[in-house]
Amino acid sequence: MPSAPFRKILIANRGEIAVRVICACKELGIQTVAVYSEADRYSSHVRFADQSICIGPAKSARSYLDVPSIISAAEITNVDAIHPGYGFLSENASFGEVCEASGIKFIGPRPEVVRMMGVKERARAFMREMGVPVLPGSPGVLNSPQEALEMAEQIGYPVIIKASAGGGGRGMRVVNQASELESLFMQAQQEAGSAFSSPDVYLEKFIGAPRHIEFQLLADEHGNVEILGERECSIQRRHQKLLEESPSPVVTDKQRAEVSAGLCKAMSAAKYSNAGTVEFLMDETGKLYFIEVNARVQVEHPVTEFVTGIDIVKSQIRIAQGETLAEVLPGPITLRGHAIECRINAENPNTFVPSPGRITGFHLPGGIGVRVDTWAYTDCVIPPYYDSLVAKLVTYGADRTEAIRRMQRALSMFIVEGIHTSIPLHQKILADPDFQAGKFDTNFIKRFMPGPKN
Ligand code: MV4
Repeated sequence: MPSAPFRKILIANRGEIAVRVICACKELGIQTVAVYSEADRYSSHVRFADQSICIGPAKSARSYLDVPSIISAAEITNVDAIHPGYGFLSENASFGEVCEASGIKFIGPRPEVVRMMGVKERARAFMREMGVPVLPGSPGVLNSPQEALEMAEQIGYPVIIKASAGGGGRGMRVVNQASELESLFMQAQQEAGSAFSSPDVYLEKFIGAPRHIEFQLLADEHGNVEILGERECSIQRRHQKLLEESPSPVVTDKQRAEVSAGLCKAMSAAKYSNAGTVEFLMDETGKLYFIEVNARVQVEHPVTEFVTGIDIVKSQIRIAQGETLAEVLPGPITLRGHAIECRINAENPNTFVPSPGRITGFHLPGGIGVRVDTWAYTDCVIPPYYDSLVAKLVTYGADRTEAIRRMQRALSMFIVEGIHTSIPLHQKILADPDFQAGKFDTNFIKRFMPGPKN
């Protein structure tokens, strides 16, 4: 049953994504409540929201991850819904349940769906049953090193052991030969247990030089699903993406259509709703294999917004109000042109060491086909407590070549003084002939790293 439109939304996040959600609310005529930690008192999301509430000290565990503080803020301000952004509580199924129990709409998939997608080997088994290609691997959780050994012999080395509750690369071990398996299995279990409070692990064929390609989807609460093309996210370092683009330079129209059809069917059967991303690895032969689902809006959503013309965050809010995709979307999804995003981080571009501190000079590029999502401003202070994302610079062009040239000129007009940023690194990536030719995989960034190449 469609609920009434929201009057007021609380944004349970900080930084550029909090500002991004406020933009969507303003355009929809919805009031906003910002929450902030003591370190973010002067952050622009606080300034742009209609109301704001301090929810605790700088440390995330006592502010942006503190469910009672956030729910109290939501009750005091009488909001209809909470937008979780990405990270923090965005994929915490229990938080979704608490929102529901408090009569507040959680803007995201239903808690049981978030929970299922968070158990990686279950999501994998589900996709396989639905006919979406997955890598050869264990049918479920591995109960012993012996079981892992049998599986690995069957699949052939190398294999990778992954934490069932994992993410961000933690709890993963690559196994090249049988002699290493038992000890790496125990290590993976150990790490999974301490990092995710579940020691469950599973096993897959290991792809050594994959491309990371993810499909964006929107699903309403009435069983309708639309796929908004894919993003190429292979340019990353230690599981932190640096540059993303849409479409992928290597996904063909036929392949996109096939994967999209499979995902529509699978995500509808899963009763998935709201925005989501389905991650794939592409092997050296160009085949795509499902790896996991991200049940949230992602950092890199703007590249998809540029090539589809669809506002993903407004769509999330309208879907959560009960609207159908037919109402939310302007018509059939079409992909046009090419978009690139560079993540501008406060970090040393050579060593990747974080570089928090005061921004003493700040000038944003603009002009045709340029978008900047940021929370920063002249004289703001980048706190050391959170991730180092300062801004997302996104360019759009008629084709990939134009998007690249536009990014190069926009980077040359982006001035950040007082801290180090990743701008010089992006300039090196964009000038690389292999990058320009679209020839790269997840190992690409190693060529720009000092010291041991890992
Ligand atoms: C893999 C893989 C190779 N083979 N799975 C890393 C994070 C997690 N989301 C999945 N990851 C990987 N899974 C198989 N079977 C290589 C990675 C991987 C990776 C994946 C995407 C982007 C960057 C990466 C960097 C290192 C390893």
